[in-house]
Amino acid sequence: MTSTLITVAATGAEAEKATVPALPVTLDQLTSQAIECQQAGAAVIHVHIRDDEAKPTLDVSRLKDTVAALRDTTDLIVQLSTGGAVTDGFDARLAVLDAEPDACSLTCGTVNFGDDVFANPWGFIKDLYQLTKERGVVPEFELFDLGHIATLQRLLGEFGPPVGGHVHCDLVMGVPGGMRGDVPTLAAAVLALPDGATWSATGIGRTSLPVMFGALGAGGHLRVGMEDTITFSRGRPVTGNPELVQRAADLANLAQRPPMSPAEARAFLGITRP
Ligand code: KMH
Ligand code: ZN
Repeated sequence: MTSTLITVAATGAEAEKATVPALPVTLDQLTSQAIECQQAGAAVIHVHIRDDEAKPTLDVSRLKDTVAALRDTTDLIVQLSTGGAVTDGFDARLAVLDAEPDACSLTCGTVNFGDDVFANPWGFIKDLYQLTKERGVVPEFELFDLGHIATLQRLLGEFGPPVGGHVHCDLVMGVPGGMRGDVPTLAAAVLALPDGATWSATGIGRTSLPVMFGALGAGGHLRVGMEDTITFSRGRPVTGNPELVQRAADLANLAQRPPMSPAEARAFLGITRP
């Protein structure tokens, strides 16, 4: 049985610091939680950053500082979000790669996102994919809905394999407007993935645990973090990302699929940037 890749999505663009005090929004808060997440078993950090008012930003110089700080303080694979917030424009989302991360997210289609729309038209998807190849950044294909898998198949068919040669997907389940976060939907999505692809899964909010148990049982990998889950158990707010990583690592160990180290994860994902 393979080991388990654990990704921590530490901050996201949606939760508000005022209502979620444990959310890491400054560089110090992010790096100190990242260090503990690595100790608990994370190998990848999926990063959204905030400005001085704790609002989401795609400011490139701030992103560069964040990449450098995470590299200085941890061995984690730094995966920058190119999804940003629903209000971010396509040019700003492409410019995220100017910060030279190890990896980036690449969402394979538009999805209703609560009352908003997370826009990912084909033209943007293919521009971003080609840019990942030019810049040597390994993409992780974010799939919020089953139809996104058809677009992933089209992308690979028209433009070939990604940097590193390996296709790794992340099923983001339980977003209001996206695919459900349950085991039947997980099984349907996994069956539709391209041959040879590996996958992680995350369930938003209360779908976190069913998706995590389903993913471990089906040979998948795990994403957890305060981007996706701010309640640890009924009525008990998350105290920080490390406890979410620790719970995922404990379950992975119980499943006899221990967490991958960052070095193992680099080899697994085809990331050659040291
Ligand atoms: N914040 C969401 C609108 C990604 O990071 O690539 C999009 C998102 C996806 O979080
Ligand atoms: Zn994200």
